[in-house]
Amino acid sequence: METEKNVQGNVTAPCEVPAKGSSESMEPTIAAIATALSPSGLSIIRLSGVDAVEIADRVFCGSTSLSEAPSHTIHYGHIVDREEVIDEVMVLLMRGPKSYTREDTVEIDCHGGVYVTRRILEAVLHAGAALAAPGEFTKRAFLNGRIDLSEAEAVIDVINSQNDFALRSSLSQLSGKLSGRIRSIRDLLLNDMAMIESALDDPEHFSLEGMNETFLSHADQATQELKELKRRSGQGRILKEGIRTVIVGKPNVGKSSLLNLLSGTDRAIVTDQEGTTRDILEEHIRIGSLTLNLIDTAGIRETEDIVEKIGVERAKEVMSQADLVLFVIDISLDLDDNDRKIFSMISEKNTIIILNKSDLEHKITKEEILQNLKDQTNIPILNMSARFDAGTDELEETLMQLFSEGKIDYDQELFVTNERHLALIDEALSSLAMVRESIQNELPEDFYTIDLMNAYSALGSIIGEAVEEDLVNRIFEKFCMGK
Ligand SMILES: Nc1nc2c(ncn2[C@@H]2O[C@H](COP(=O)(O)OP(=O)(O)OP(=O)(O)O)[C@@H](O)[C@H]2O)c(=O)[nH]1
Ligand SMILES: [Mg+2]
Repeated sequence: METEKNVQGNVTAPCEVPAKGSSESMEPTIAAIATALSPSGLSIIRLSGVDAVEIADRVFCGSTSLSEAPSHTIHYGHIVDREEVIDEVMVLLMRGPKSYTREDTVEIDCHGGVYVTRRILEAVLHAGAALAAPGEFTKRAFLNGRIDLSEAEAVIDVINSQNDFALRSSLSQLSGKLSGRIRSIRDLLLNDMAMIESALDDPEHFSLEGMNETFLSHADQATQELKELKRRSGQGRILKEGIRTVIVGKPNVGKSSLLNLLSGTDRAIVTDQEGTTRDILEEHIRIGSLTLNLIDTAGIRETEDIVEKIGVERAKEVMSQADLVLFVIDISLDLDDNDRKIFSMISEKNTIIILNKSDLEHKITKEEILQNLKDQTNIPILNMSARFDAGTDELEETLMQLFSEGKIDYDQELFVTNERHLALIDEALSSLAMVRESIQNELPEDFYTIDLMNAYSALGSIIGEAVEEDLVNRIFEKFCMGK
């Protein structure tokens, strides 16, 4: 804004304020702060609705009136509320339908102080705007047909993206990739449903003779495509949320020390007492290009201590949901029953064994570990010292080997990571399985059109066709204010 200081706005003379509520519209014009409420360079207050320009004009004093200005222009001036100048601003004017919501939209760029931002919001509310509900701007974009539901949900994901992958995958969904895929599957089913319905209505002119093969192959094609979307979703979740990594081991082996080392913090309490960690502790860390959602747990052992016992149970539970288990063993002690118990809980597909405290005298050999692993011989075994920072490079290499196979082409691939979408894909899949079964059992067409319809409408719910209003509301409530 500093560069614009030579432009003079009409500050001293209070602006003429037109009367409120001149519009007949049912939907109120909404306003909200669109940026985070913390001190920053700039903040944005956004307005959308039929009266957006008029309301902005009531608080904006510049050399031109916004109502007379052409769309997609930027204007320098001041925000004045009840004759008091609040801030020097730039105002962006976008008339519908060429705007995010397809409605007339005004964005006020002001200085990024929390107080000043709030004051400007207050001014526009006072001038006639209603405070927007979370997600209401995007909801309007959806209701006005600018984006479909899966694209709207991608907006939430873009905002919440924690890493590059998550961002790119959300952007790909936002660009309509998922919708395109779902639409083409629906088209396939719709054609078949239409044929069946026509034949049932008018059997004289439409015959389904020999069509069963086609219907079956379409159901199979749809099933295959949906299964492929599902198959990739697990990988997508890992890339989006991070690898759910649980550190387990008996007490005092150095689990919390490992968490602290890898996260570069002193988050976890480390003592030489057994049973120090009682509860689950979580840190997000980056290793190379991977994000790990690292979880420290209570040492697993037989215990009578009630608090510790709960901690141990929780450790077992998170272990069962983990993408990766880091099983820590103290190399300076002989293996005991507590270690052995954990050996029986791990699996080959997602475990790395860490022989910690390798700076001390070694009491355990890799051979001994292998004996306990029985046939799970592919589990990597690494020496580390969490206390003296040794072995992290090797751990990083191992992780990269385990998780970077199948390099992902973000632009080509589509990852369904939204739980709602996955549940609907499952629903469609089970309806399609019933279609297949009916056709194979040579049941009449009217018997399975209902299942085809179910699959069709489950897929429709992903992109927001034929969804009930409460479902739409529930989705948009997840948004933040101003979006
Ligand atoms: N010499 C040596 N000591 C270590 C190493 N890692 C951890 N320790 C020590 O081992 C003790 C236990 O460490 P913690 O990280 O608290 O162990 P823990 O597994 O989280 O223990 P619980 O929370 O009780 O289950 C502390 O005194 C640490 O300083 C290591 O690599 N070498
Ligand atoms: Mg601990």
